[in-house]
Amino acid sequence: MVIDSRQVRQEPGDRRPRLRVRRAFSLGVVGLLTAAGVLALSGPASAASTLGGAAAAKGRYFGAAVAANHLGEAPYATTLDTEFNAVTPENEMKWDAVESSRNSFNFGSADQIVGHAQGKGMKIRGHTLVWHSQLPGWVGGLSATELRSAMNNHITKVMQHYQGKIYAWDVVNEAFQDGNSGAGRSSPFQDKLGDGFIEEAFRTARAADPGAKLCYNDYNTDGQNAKSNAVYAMVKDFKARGVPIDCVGFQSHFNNQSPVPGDYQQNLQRFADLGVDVQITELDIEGSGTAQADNYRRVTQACLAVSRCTGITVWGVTDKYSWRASGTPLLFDNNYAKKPAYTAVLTALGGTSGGGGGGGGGASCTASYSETQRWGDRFNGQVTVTAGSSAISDWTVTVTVRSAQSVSTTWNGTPSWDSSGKVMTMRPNGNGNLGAGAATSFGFTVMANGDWSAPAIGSCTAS
Ligand code: 9MR
Repeated sequence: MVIDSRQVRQEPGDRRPRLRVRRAFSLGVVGLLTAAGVLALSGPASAASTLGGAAAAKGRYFGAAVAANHLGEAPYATTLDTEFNAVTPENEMKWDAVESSRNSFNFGSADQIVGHAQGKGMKIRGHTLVWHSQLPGWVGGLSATELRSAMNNHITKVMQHYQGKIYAWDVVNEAFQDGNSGAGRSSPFQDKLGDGFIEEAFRTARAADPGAKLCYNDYNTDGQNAKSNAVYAMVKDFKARGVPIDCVGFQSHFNNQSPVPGDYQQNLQRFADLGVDVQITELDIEGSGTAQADNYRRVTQACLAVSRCTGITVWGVTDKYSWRASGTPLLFDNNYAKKPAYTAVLTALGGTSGGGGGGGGGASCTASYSETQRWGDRFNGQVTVTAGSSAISDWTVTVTVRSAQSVSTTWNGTPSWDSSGKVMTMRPNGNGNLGAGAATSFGFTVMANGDWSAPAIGSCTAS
């Protein structure tokens, strides 16, 4: 059994799922299964055996850049869902992806990632609104006046589409030159609107979604140097003048030519001291074995040592799909096996690797919820049941609806009910056999009766 607090939607004070578990114990059901040796029980401790769980225990998130077109690959989705509790769309929210022609928006692929992440209770980093790269040609052809209006329209439309769903946006990305100039990088925005485009973008962003954290994100700013000094001066100025900015992202793409700087932690700290959060946003470190693991450990420890470092995102799930795959810079190899760097990060986060990897884990599963449709009086819910690292032949998930609500229909499962009629225990209906990491789902219709809250999904039990 895996209890993952991310996946159990429970109101503070709503103790129903826990009561149900106690009831099951008193009925001896769990005891019997355990005696038969078919149930792997791992309580909250199991959370600390994943990157996301261990980071959460330290008040942080651990995310990965994700590509929508890989979500259908079972080990990709399983690794993502098991290990990470945050995502960043790697390319799907960029200007060329969402607004390739002026004021005509296409959110298809980005929505896929957002929907997936929301179903799993993951945080979402929005990447990125204003960037010189992956910019459709029409933007470069605009006059200054038109460009300003197109930039503000882009920020507003994209942020409003995702309003309430994004934890932090990279509002402006990579706006400074490399090297010693400390000046803005040439781009349509810089060249036509001048330095002020950054401030304008942040002000527009705050108005578009006041609930999202607004970040400036860049590379080669990971240690103290002319470029990071220029960003530092900008953030200091913004804070002094009340220009909205909440966070600074440090991409942290490292290799032999660009190693983890000796003052990495101090650099994060000096930005945090300006009154912004700091985040490691695109971490990858080329290499292998112990050397790579040591670097990953240092980066993780640096984030943990800075109280305003709110999370780490690695730039991909697996080496196989890394933007620089030949440098094998990530935590899972081409076959999704955990690398020494994985263990180094997990250990640095205070987690322990038990059970993972291969074989020994016993039957387990996770359950995650998403609302799939809504009408004037009712909504459909879907629970996805995913087997852990071993195949399973049976599973059980509880769904607890609110007191005003009732379940009118179910499909793809065999339900049974407690006496209150509010706690449904769902078992398979021909879909109990799942290979390691494989998933199935069941669904149900909830009559809302005025309460549109999501049901509480209890832990998933497998045998
Ligand atoms: O990983 C991204 C790759 O798939 C794209 O082809 C590339 C296009 O510019 O962008 C990569 O992501 C970049 C990120 O958006 C901004 N920082 C640098 C990243 C690596 O190039």
